Amino acid sequence: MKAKKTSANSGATLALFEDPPRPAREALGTGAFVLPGFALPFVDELLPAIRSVAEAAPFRHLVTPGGFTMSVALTNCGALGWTSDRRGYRYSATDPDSGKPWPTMPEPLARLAREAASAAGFDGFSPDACLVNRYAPGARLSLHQDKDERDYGAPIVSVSLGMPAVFLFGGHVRTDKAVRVPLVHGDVVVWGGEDRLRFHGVLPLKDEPHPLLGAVRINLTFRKAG
Ligand code: MD3
Ligand code: FE
Repeated sequence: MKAKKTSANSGATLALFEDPPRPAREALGTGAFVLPGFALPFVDELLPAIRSVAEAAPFRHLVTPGGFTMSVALTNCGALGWTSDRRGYRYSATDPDSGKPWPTMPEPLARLAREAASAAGFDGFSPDACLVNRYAPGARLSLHQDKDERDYGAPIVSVSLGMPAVFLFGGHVRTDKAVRVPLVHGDVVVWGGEDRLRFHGVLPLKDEPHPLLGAVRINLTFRKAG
């Protein structure tokens, strides 16, 4: 009796220091959903898979058509990869640095993308491109739209790993006020329907090293590009 009471009390005391529980699915718009922690059960398979992609197609800092070097480093896997240079943005079947096809999309990545899309109400998602963004402290992504894909009917699935970030979820015009969405290791966001073409970006990353990845944030975005 006494022991039981003590353990119930200590549980209640500890609960004061815990983060409030997060819902399984949080709507940002009619077609945009945060799935907190959805990728956590996949992490052990994702990290070695990402490492092998980066070995075959190393991270690089692309130059924009305007001549700016991006602070975010990028590589790709899948049939198509996104690239940029002074001539423009485009998807290509080969890595311009090596002339070789992009690494195949590892099965655990493809499975995570399909299951997350399905959990957000987009069944049958079959991405042909996975952009892998790598952020160091201070790296940012200014407001933009993802418009280089052929079919805006398919959603985009985004997976956050490592250091936390503040995501900016804007409107359909660049000057629309953007909502700030904190994203942590394991969070997945799915964007489709009328939210697919919203402006979005990432605030400069703080230096808050992650226990598993160190001072790095990795973001995977899965797309149907071709
Ligand atoms: C909202 N990456 O690679 S993913 C990108 O965290 C990109 O690295 C960010 O934006 C990152 O293009 C954010 C989230 C994302 C992707 C596509 C969207 C958000 C979106 C399309 C419409 C609205
Ligand atoms: Fe984007």
